[in-house]
Amino acid sequence: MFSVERNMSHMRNNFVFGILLLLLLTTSCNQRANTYFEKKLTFPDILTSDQKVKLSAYIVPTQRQYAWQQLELTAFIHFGMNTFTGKEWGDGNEDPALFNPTDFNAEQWVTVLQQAGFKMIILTAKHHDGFCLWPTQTTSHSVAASPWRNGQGDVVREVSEACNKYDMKFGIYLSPWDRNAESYGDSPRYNELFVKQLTELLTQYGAIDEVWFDGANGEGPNGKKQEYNWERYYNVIDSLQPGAVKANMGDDVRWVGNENGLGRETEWSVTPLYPEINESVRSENERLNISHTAEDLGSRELIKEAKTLYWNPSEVDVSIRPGWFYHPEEDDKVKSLSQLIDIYFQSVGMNSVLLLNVPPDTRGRIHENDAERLRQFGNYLSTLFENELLIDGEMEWKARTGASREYMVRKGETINTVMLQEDIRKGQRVESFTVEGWINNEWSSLTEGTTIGYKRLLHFGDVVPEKIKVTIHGTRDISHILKVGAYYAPPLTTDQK
Ligand code: FUL
Repeated sequence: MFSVERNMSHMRNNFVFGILLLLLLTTSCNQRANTYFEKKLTFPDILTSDQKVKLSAYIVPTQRQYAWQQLELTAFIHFGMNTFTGKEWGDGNEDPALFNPTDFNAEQWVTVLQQAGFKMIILTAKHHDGFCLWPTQTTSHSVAASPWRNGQGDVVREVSEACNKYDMKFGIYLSPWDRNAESYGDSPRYNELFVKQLTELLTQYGAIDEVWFDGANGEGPNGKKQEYNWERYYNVIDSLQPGAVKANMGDDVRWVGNENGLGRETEWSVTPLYPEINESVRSENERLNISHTAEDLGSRELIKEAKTLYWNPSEVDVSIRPGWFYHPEEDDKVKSLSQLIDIYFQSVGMNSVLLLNVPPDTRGRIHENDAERLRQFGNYLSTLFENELLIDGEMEWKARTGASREYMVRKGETINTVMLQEDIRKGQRVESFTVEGWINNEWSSLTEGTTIGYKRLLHFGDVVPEKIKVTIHGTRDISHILKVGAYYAPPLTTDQK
């Protein structure tokens, strides 16, 4: 694999690089079969708009980004000082004595989530209030100063060990905004502290699979101003945990832009959007008029204007309850099964990874209501997807614009859901597609969409077709269709809604 990121320094000469790209554009499909750009591609000035669009189809995920994408279901655990104060954002002055879970059980978190199909847990090792869930050397504001386990406890360790035991991936959320650290706002000093915290977490707890940097900051115009040294943080992660993806303010995984569990109908993993870690990124994002909340992050029009494109896929974070932290008054506000299923279709089903937050209570356990809802959610999804109703859905094919494939449906089966996947290791390419069903000796439209990417799921009314036909109407280059599936999603009973 040819990695532009790695080789760029040897190719400072724009002209030579341009010739190479032109060769790629003009050679036949077979010849260029192994030429991809991992994670990042900076265009030389000589390319036409159409050439840029075509090249965007050759940007692919790194191995760790691809492994992350395949997880599909990941869980956030917001647990910490706020669990005991009832707040969502602590001010950093909380007494560590308040942190005292009465029946802490990390294995319960892992088993509840695993049975529901979740593949990774990301723990808030430090939220904005600065209280550290591990006995850090960097501050006394940590579990070591709490009565829990007589000050000998370590939440990060217990969760990482439980994850190991059950083969669950483990990630950490470390809030850059810290309302307790005295050095916060004195940029070099705080950066030093932050790097130490990161280093502790990345060296003492085995494999870390995701590092989640929150961009939130509530300091306001007259508050403290901290210049984070993002590039240094990135280097620390890349050197200590090369298998970890860096999310949100990190540059491997992109925040979808809302906290409602809603992906985009048209979701491109290839985008010019990069986290605003310095002035040059800020001005480039501004020039292109893009931010995480923009509707269009990957259209042809945008690519034509862009100088650099990234593989920067979407992660949809949302809480199972109204708040991110546990509040007893929200025990009856756990999202319904039908809401969770909608969220699944709007995240995993829209080329994103779902990051569902499940906040443990003051015992240090996932509350019964959340556990029960997760059990229902897991059961529903496995029933839905274990029954493959196409005969040869795994057949891979290459689609030029206008190409279609037919798939036989198992005799007499009702379907109302289809799933499509591109082989994103060969780029994300499909721009529009339709799905038809052969019913009463004619093709009837079942559904249609724009992007596919890693996975696209679509619902439609119950039908009993003999076969279905997938047609690719628009693609940025020959697209690689990896799998098509058809399923029957059972209706929910009234009490499940
Ligand atoms: C936000 C934070 O301010 C919330 O408290 C929560 O951690 C959420 C996931 O990200 O930016």
